[in-house]
Amino acid sequence: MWIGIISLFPEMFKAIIDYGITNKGIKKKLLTLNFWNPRDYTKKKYHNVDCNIYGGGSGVILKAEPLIKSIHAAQYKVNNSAKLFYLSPQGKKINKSYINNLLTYKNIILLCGRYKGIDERIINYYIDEEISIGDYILSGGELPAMVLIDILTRLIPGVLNTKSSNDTDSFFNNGLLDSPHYTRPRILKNKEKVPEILLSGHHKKIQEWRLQQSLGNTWLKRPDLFKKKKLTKEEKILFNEFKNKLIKKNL
Ligand code: 4FD
Repeated sequence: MWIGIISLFPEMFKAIIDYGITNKGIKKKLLTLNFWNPRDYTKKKYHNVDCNIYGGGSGVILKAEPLIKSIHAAQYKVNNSAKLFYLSPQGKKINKSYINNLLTYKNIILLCGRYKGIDERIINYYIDEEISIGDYILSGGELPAMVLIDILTRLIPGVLNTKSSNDTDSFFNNGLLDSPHYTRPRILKNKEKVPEILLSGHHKKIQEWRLQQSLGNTWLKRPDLFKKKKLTKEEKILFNEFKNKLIKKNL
């Protein structure tokens, strides 16, 4: 996947370029990030990238021309084939199916706004889709862009070594939260034990326990998700057992 990024602060992306899974994806050439800074497309450097808004009021927005030049430069790199996205609190909120749709594009450009945003005409005439990572305001589109890139990278085939590592994670395990995990030592602080079943080597029983914990966890921590989930007969049995064990424990 090729991602063009239009940002006034490309240095911020060091956070994903230099570390972790995104770093690995770039090294494996499964992910390419290229940057364009609207600041480089202003006449008087450092004086022309933002401006106060017509009609009055506080705050500035990014001016149209440097953004248009950046968009053209980025598109030129991929023969004008990229889909152009604008990260904004007013965008369509991303979810699992939206992400899977994004994953089908070979080339995308992410435009990161700053201050109060960008000239509306850019949105009207250049942006293909306006997207949001959630209902909160951040100081720029850079963090949302990085969130998006991290999400996408983990789903690009070949980036994660274990094929199944991401499909058992929360939300990908058919709409349930993940089950708890434990590692050495077996006993912590002389009393906190690892659940016996996990040390048994009984693969089938462990799988069942994990599904039961996923169901119980989702019910306790995310009742909204649990309500949406249609349970199979086996899952209903496991869930009822979870509730009964919980009641017994609390008596
Ligand atoms: N929730 C998000 C995206 C960007 C952002 C900005 C208008 C502010 C949150 C356009 C106002 C962009 C999000 C930059 N904050 N801040 O996805």
